[in-house]
Parts: sequence; structure tokens; C-alpha cells
Amino acid sequence: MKIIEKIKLFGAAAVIGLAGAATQSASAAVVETANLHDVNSDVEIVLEGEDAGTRSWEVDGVDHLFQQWFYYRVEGDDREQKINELGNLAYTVSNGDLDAGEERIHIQYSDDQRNFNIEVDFILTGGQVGSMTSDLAEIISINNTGDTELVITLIQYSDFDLNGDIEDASVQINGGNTAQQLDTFMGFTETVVTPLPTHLQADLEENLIELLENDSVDDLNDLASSASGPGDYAWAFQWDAVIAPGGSFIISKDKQLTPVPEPATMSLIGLAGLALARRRK
Ligand SMILES: [Ca+2]
Ligand SMILES: [Ca+2]
Ligand SMILES: [Ca+2]
Ligand SMILES: [Ca+2]
Repeated sequence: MKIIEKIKLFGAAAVIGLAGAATQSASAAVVETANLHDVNSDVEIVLEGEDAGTRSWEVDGVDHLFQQWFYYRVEGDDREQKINELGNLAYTVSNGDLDAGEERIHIQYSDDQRNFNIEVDFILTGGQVGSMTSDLAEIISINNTGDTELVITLIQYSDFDLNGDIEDASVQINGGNTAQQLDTFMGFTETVVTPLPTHLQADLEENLIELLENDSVDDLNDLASSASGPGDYAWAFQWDAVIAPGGSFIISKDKQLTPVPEPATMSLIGLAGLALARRRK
């Protein structure tokens, strides 16, 4: 099981958590999980429980994702929580193209007391077999179904472990809306198409998990670049929204996994290009 891979990061708490989960699973209902497939790509999404989130993104047989999910807080809440804590899960998985497999999921969680819901729509587009490329488009809608203003914060947390191992080279957020994480031969880019996030943070996984899982209200710290050197990197985007009665706040994003040349190879190409440019002069 994937959780085991990161047990070191959660320490004793994770061991207790796992023991608790194991005891629970004997009596509790099966946790809802959905799987998407398109050409060379497979995505697994756990829809309920402590492990909720997009838990794997396999491209040509290699899993590059540890966890990606959404946290929220409404004005007056004393901490952030995962969106699945809202409950009232409804979802459909569908096949809307000519390739085999269901490549799309539409998920909704709703808060009946405070009259709002959060919808997430994922569409997976795999690349050709062997290309190591893949694309995941996401649309998130927060809908105010009540008759008073909704003041809400949504945070998207992404912990990619490129090439199936925890250590990656770096993570950086450019232009306030484009995250790029790098590992040997593998690159990952996420562009927020609209709107620009209110806050962002590129950091070590443990720092982000701490602020999202602790018992206090936190904003992301706007640091756009990780420390240098290999590490377990992650990043997050935060949107603060005020939604009128009957209104919606819609976030549209795109994630891409693409092979990248080695830095050494890149500098060689750079030098070759420079030499070529000089020759042309
Ligand atoms: Ca399909
Ligand atoms: Ca890695
Ligand atoms: Ca917090
Ligand atoms: Ca990571």
C-alpha cells in the first residue's frame, strides 16, 4: 500500500492512525474509490475518509503522485479541513471520448446546514503509449445555495513524488499561477487558468501538511520557491472568495506531466545552440 512509503514523515502518529484504520476497516463500510483511465495513464481518487484525495497518477506504469486534494474553511471556522469532511458525497465517472476507459469524474460534497457545495471535475487525457506525457484538467466550483453571503477559502494541496520516489530536485511557482516541480528526466507543470490564487506556497511536504492539518487558521506564506537540493517537495494554491447568494466561484486548472532533458543535457544543448548562433554570425 502506498501509505507505507511515507510512514517516516508522519512518524508515530501515522502508525497509530494506520492501526486505528485497520481496526475500523473490519466494521466500517468500504471507502469509495474511483479510477480513471486514458491511453497510457491511470488516476486513482479516494473519495472519503482520512486518506481522501487523488492518490496516484500512473503514466506508462510509473506513479508520479503521492497526494493531491482540496481543503476549505468558511469564515468563523477554527481550522482548514479536507472537502470530503463536508459529506453528502455524490459522483459520476464517465467515458466521453473514443478511447477505452472512463477518463472523467464529477464529484460533489455539500454542507446542508451552511448551504453550499463544492464540485470537482477531472478529465484525464493520456499521451501515446511510451510518451510519458499526461494531462489532467480540473474545474472546481464552489456554489452558494443559501440566501446569505458565503466567505470561504479553498486551498489546493499537491504532493507529487516524480518518478515514483519521494525525492525531487525542486519546486517553483512562476507568475503567481504556474507551479513547476522537477526530478531527473521528469517535469510537472500546473497552470491555474483562472482566477489568480490569493496566496501560494512552494515548500517541503511536511511544512504544508503541518499548516493544513493543525488546529488553527493559516494562510499560505507566498514563498514561490523551495530550498535547493533533493527533498520531498509539494506546493499549494489558496483562493479567498466572497460568494453572493445563488452565486458560484469557479477555478479552472490544468496539470501536465512531461519528460524533460537532464540539466546536464540541457546545458549541452544550450552550448551547442550558442555555438551554432556564433557560427551564423
Ligand atoms: Ca475513454
Ligand atoms: Ca522523485
Ligand atoms: Ca491550519
Ligand atoms: Ca513530494
